[in-house]
Amino acid sequence: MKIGISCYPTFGGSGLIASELGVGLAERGHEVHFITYASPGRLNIQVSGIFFHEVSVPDYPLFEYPPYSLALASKIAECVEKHGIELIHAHYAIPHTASALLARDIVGKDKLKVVTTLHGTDITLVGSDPSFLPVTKYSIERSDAVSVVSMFLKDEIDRVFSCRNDIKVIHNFINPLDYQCKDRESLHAIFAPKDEKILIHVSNFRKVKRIQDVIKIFIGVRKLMKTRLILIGDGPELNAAIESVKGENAYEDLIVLGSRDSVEEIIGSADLLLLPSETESFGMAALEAMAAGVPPLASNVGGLPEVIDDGITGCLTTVGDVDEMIRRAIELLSDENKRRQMGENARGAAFNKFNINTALDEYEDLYGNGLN
Ligand code: GMT
Repeated sequence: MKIGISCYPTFGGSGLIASELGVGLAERGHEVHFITYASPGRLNIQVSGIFFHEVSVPDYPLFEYPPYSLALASKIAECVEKHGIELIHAHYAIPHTASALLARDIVGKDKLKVVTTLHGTDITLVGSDPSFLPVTKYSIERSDAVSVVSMFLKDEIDRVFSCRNDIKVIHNFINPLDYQCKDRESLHAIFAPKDEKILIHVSNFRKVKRIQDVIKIFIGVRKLMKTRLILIGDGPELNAAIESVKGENAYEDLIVLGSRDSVEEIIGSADLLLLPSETESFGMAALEAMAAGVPPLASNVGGLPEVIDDGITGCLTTVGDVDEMIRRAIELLSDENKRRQMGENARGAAFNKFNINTALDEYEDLYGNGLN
């Protein structure tokens, strides 16, 4: 098929999934066209069958808010005409699905199918905000097929939008080939030269991630054992997090790495991943850690229980219960055999339950048989 993919090309999980999906589809012989304002950070453009079309929004004094959604719709319509794209897969409803639907109106309904994957805050926060709710509901109902990344998100859509269409759950996935993590020991020694334990947090540093809980856990654990904290990613809460660590005189044990194209090896060098989020429709960082053999310690919210089996492949704790999180972290970090076993279980679950090949089959089925 000739497939268009529209997504946020940032370092978030939805952009990552869209990129990996596109590459996987291209490897299966499809022609995949990414249509976004920048090439996704983790997109491997060396794969044959991958194309990238940049959406640019002209600057004009009248535009206080440059209309990206309209520029995207125009670009999709143009790509359909020029390259014969048959289907556009929109990741994150706002604005990608709305733009795709407009493009479908432009080129004709018989020429383009619109498939939407909902990722999380496009439903739980942004999409259900009154300023976007009608457009989100319309986007879901008018798509030719809709998928969500967890059962939790499907239930949320039923609760908030009561949409009439069929919604398929296709869990997020990893490619086992990306998680060989051969450098674990040497990287661990670089990040922890005094044989400290390594905690890691990977996110876009927004309020929903509860970064201050990450810091509190780090400080709490560090009181009892030599510990360092690695932060990967960037976002509005990062500076405050760094300041808090300085305030606790723990700055020497903080490693801030910013946004990175590839995180697999670095995550694999850690002992424990922290994800104490307020909500998480799936929790891609937890899955990435699991694939790297690192147990995640996460909140028991949203889709996280679908990813983590508490006590087997990681730890689930009540949101905001930092004392409990510190207790669970110390318990695991003090017992290397148990930690390693949990990491192995996590890796097995990631490779088997969340394998890219299963997800590719499910998406191909959605494109072929799942259309309304
Ligand atoms: O919705 C967001 O916060 C952004 C989005 C993203 O682009 O990373 O994250 C959501 O989608 C990810 C990929 O499906 C999920 O792993 C995240 O759990 C989800 N974030 C939230 O639900 C907060």
